[in-house]
Order: sequence, then C-alpha cells, then structure tokens
Amino acid sequence: MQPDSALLARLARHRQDHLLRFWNDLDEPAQAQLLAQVSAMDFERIDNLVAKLVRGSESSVPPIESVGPVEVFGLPQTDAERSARRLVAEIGHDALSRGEVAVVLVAGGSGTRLGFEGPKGTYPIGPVSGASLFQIHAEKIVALGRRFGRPIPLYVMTSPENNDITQQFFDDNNRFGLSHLRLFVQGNMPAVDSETGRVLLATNDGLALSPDGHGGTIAALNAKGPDGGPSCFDEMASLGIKTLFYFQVDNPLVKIADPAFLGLHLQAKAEMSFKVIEKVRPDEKVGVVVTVDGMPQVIEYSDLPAELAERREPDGRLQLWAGSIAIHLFELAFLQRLASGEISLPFHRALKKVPYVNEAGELVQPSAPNAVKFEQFIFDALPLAARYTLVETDRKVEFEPLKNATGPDSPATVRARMSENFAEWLETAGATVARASDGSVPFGLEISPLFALDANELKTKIAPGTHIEKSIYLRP
Ligand code: UD2
Repeated sequence: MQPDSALLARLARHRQDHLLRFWNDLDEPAQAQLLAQVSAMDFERIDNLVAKLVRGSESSVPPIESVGPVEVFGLPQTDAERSARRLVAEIGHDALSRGEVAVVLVAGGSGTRLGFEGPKGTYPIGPVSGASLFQIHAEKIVALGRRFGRPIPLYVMTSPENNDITQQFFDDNNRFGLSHLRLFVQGNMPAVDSETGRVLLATNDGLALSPDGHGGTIAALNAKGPDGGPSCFDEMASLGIKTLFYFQVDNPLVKIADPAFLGLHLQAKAEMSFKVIEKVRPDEKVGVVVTVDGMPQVIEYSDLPAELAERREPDGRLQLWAGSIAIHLFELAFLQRLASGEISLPFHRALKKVPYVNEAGELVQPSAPNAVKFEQFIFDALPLAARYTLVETDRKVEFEPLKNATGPDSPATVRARMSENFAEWLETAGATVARASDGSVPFGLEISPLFALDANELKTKIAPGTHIEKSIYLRP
C-alpha cells in the first residue's frame, strides 16, 4: 500500500512528513492504522495552535488590573433566604417531573495522579461497600428518577482509550439500574514537540494522541452515533430534554440535578450556570470565576498569578473567592449553538513529558517536559453565554474530589468526608452516632442513594433514637 500523493503533499506542506518515516517497515494493518490517524488530522488547525501556543506567547492570563470579582447567589443565611431557596427549588422539581433534564458525566480523563489502572469511575470509593464512583452516581440518578416520576437519561463521556472498558463495566453491573445510559467518546488531539511544533510519534505506526479536554464534550455530544445514528444532542432533543446537568466523575458528593440550582438557573433564563465554593487558600486547585473588564470568565488555577490569587478584601477574605468545582447546568440550545461552529472554545497548552519514537526508531522516555498538548475547557463557554448564574455551595456537603493516591483529595479524605456527611444525615434524621473524642466519626458510614438521597428522606426510613456505634451500610 502507498499513501496517496495528495496526503503526501499535505504532510510536506505542513512539515509533518516525518509521520510516515517508518512506512516501509510497517505491515498492512499497521499502515492502515497510521493512515487513518494521519488522514483524520486537521493540520491547518494544528499549525494555528503551534503558531499561537508553542511559538507564540499568547497567554490565557488577562491583564491583572482588568480582573474583578463576580456576583454569586450566596449560601442562604436566614430563615427567609432558606424558604426562598426552597421555593425556587420547586421550579427545578417541575423541570425534573416534566422530564426536561439529562445528566452529562465527564469521565474521559486519564487519572494519572491517582495512579489507578482503569477508568477513575470504576474506583471502589464507598467507605463501607466499596461501591465505585460510577455506581454512586448512577444510583443517585435512578433514585431521582423515581422521586420525580421520570427516569433521567445519563450520558457518559469516555475517551478512545477507556470507552470499551467503561462500557464493559456498566454492562457487567446491569447499568446499575439506569433506564437510559449512553456512552459517547471524546476526540483526541496530537502532542507536538515543544521545540519544533511537529507532531510526535508514540510508536512507529501511531501518533502521540491524548483526549482533547472536557471542552471536547460539545463536539462529542454533537457527533453522529457510532453507526451513523443520531447524535446525543439530537437524541436529547427528541426526548424533550432542555437542560443538561454536567459534572466530573471524581466527586462522589455531587448533588446531581440539584432542584434549587436548577430553579435558580431556569428562573434567570441562564444558558450556563456554575456551582462555586468559597476558596479559603490562594493556592487551591480550582479554577476561579472572575470578571475581566466586566465580562465573566474562569481563570484556571494553574494560570492564576499569585498576585491575583492572594488579593484580599479589607475583611481578609480572598477577593477572587468563587472557586469552580466543575458542576454546571447548560441549556441544550446553547450548547447546540456552540457546536454549530460559529464560535469555538479556545485551546489551552499543557507542557508535558510525552514518550516518543525518535528518528532512529527508538522509544525515548523524556526526563523533562518535551511536548505540548492542546486541550479545550468546558468552562470557557461562560463568556459566550447570554445569561449565567453562579450559585455558592458548601464544600463540606458537595465537594471532595478523588484526585491523588495519598494526601489531600485522596481515597482516605474522600471516604472520611462521606462518613462524616452520612453521620450528619443520621443525626438530622434523629439517630445518634458514636463519635471519637475529637468529634470525628471513627468508623465508615455509608448510605446508598437508593436508600435515601438526603437527610429528609432518611428521616422517613429510620426509627428515632437509633444508635450507630459501628460501621454500617444502609441500602434497600
Ligand atoms: C478540574 C478543573 C478545576 C476544578 C477542579 C475541581 C479543569 C481544567 N480544571 O481540575 O478548575 O474545577 O476540576 O475538581 O477542568 N476529563 C475528560 N476529558 C479530558 C480531560 C478531563 O473527560 O480530556 C474529565 C476527567 O475525567 C475528570 C475531569 O474532566 O472527570 C477533570 O479533569 P482533571 O482531573 O484533569 O481536572 P483538574 O482536577 O485539574
């Protein structure tokens, strides 16, 4: 087999002809694989990205003096505020009862920091049951569907690397009872050499590819199904879905499709909404929602200059405090507009160590960052939304992500936080929980979302005066 001359000319024009360097050493299946990868590349776009993000000095950091805080719906503090929030939650209940809400879970990341083989969603995080992240999320969705009398469709974004194994996991577990589950695969982007801007080969017959970031969700939801069937967007529209609840796989505390959040979003006719937490340390690893010349925008934590991160109000609180925990609502029509291509999300650069095959055909394991990867971030949709809302949540209740193998945001901290929260539910529901002298819960506690979704529901299920003095897993 020989690649056609048009492709050869295209590669030469874009200075990427090295990609076929080992062509004559490859057997036919390997040639076919390489050809498919190379033909799918948009080299014009890669040239633009290299010019901007590899050779150029385009920065994602706005001028410091243009940055200011954003307005946020704070946590309700008074009885009146609490009852107003309950009222607005009715709007969310109605949308759920009408079947207008779908859930999008992004799980295409590689989970390198956790050091876990396999998709992060399969990690056994339940403090007592060892339930996986996917199980906990899925059971919440099943329970919500029962509560509102309409099953909620779940769309899970995977990557080309982890799609099959994720599908297998859901199949092996009877989809955890979900009535509508669809996996969709995000796109890839090539890594380029940070000196030359040329695409790296991972093997003699394959490019160094990695997921295109969770901003790739929009294009992936808009792509046709595997056998030319309807895209996820088309399917959602035909199901009567109007609003998407979006979250990341790593946070088991997420209040999926929170009615009060939905209510505030719908009441404001917002196109995109964020849950935020109050940052308490300047170096916390969450993007921060700010205004730039009055327009809303997220600055990712890795891009946030210390001078901005540390800026404080006279009362000592951080001025740029609204930390994004990657929980969003989107109007379907807004995302469809973004997918139509008139405007697209910017790419960010990430300088990484990427193993590659050199000119001699040897695999090189770099000891220092050698490559630039390009990623789009979903939160960059914010400035494109005509209206938006930001809603504060309590980090203890809703944010403890699984990121690292040890230390902060690790299995130990996530399980401890889950047990603490379930202890509070039990106490609110009228039970007593034996605590250690420092107030902590000295054993694992867990409540399946199918048993109770919150403390109020738990109240209807346990006898007042119940005493818990050892590890327990409540499930139907
Ligand atoms: C993310 C946010 C950060 C904050 C934090 C909260 C970014 C860039 N930053 O930081 O601002 O909200 O989360 O926990 O998002 N994913 C994909 N495909 C990809 C890349 C990521 O599906 O190509 C998923 C991944 O499976 C995970 C999530 O996106 O669920 C977050 O990715 P991450 O762990 O790389 O982001 P992190 O923790 O640096």
